[in-house]
Amino acid sequence: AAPEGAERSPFYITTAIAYPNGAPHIGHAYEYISSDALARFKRLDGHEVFFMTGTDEHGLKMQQTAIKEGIDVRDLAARNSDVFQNLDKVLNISYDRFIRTTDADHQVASKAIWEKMAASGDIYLDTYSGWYSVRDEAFYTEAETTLLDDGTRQSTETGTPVEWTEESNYTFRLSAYEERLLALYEEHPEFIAPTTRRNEIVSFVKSGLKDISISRTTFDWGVKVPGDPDHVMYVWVDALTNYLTGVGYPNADSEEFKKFWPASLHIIGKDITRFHTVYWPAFLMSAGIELPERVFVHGFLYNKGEKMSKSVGNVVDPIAMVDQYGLDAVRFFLLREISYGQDGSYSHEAIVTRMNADLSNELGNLAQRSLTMVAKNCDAQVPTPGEFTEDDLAMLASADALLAKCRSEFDVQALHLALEAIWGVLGETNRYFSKQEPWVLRKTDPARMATVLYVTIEVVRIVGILVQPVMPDAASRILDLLGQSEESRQFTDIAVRIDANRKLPAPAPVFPRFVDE
Ligand code: ME8
Repeated sequence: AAPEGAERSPFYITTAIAYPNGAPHIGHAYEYISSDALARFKRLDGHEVFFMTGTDEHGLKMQQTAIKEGIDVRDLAARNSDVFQNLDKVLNISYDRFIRTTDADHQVASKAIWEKMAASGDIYLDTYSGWYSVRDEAFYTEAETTLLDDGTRQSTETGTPVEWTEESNYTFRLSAYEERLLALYEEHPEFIAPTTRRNEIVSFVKSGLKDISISRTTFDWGVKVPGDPDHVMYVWVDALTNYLTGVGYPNADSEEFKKFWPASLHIIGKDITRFHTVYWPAFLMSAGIELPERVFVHGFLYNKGEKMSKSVGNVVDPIAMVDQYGLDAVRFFLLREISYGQDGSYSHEAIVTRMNADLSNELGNLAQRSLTMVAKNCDAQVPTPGEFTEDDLAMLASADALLAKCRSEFDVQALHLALEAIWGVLGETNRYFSKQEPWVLRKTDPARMATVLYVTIEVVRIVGILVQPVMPDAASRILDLLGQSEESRQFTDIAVRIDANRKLPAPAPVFPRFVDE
């Protein structure tokens, strides 16, 4: 058999690209952190990974925000794109490219896909009239809107204001793709996850698809339509195309395109499911381009169950959150507390509980207690174990089984379940440690104490390797305390037991308790 980690397929993962019309919020941070954990996991598991994130800079919303702020839309885009990039830095997001839709290669890719769609006969000129939401950058049918008492109208689903729009536009023949899309969802049930989202989309498509307007003439902040510079592309056409630009499209012969397309995984939030699972595959089918393998839809974050809004005053700046709790605690909390794919809530109390119970008690104390005993009683070296008892073997077997378990959970993006499994083993290790009473063995049976400490720090090492995708910094400090070199932290290293006699540095706490002032 090939060694573990060998010949793993290349993995291309993307986040949605954010509108840089304002500062990022905790929902953005959640998307980046979760995608980053997925990307890091695949790298540690031996895959060649390409991880892309970025900003979606065109469209009416950007143009209107710039006008309101009295600055050039290019400056607004550049300024806020930098703010997003800085957030990525603060959150330790390991992206391989940060794409901006104003990048030169993206103009080329957007024009190329448009021309392919036109060549397929799927684009025609028509007069569009209907309701447009600038906030959503989306067209709605009258039936999808609600008339309010004050005479204005809003999108029923998203509650954003819509305005009547009449324009001569280029139109995409989405209606022609109904059957092919339904066949896609049928033949590839894994294409949309979780299943609830898939079911929603299947029934939406079954209810009938209308052609969609894909250009605008009333403003000019966008990619110009090839051959008709009076039109700019509807922002979602160029936005979705970013996923192709990132791997070299339209150069389909390039090494990166051949290696990384089709994308393995698009990570998005629930409000943009339709764009990614209906429009996007239809555009690609029309252009004759292979479809991405999977779109995973995460839920929305709410502050104590309430929608974040500027007027309620409960919008949390993710950077302030990191300042308050520390980056690893925030990353861990979001991925452990919320079932990935469902909506979730955060609150100070919930974060502190996770920090103190899971990080400080279950993992931090275990590492600190066992390593302090090693420092004091084993000459600050990894002790040499004697023969393993049944308890020792059961403990090691539980830890050894974690890699396969985490891998299968990460493969279906069940990040919270992978963490639950790891913390289950940590609970077991704490019980093992208490039961074996190495502090008593120190006097009665030092050789047995050495074995118990060996088993315990071996579990800590395995957990340290496995939590790297979620808490890169803390995991690295744990592995430093165990004397593990940078080269021995891959998932293949899990199977190689920690070597006895390795000299260890002085132990230091990794997860101090959070104490309210
Ligand atoms: O939609 N909780 O950009 P965006 C969790 N430019 N996730 C949330 C959230 C919340 N409260 N609010 C938003 C766009 N999101 C487009 C994407 S992709 C080709 C173009 C998620 O800045 C949202 O679902 O409004 C999306 O995945 C991401 O944040 C960016 O949202």
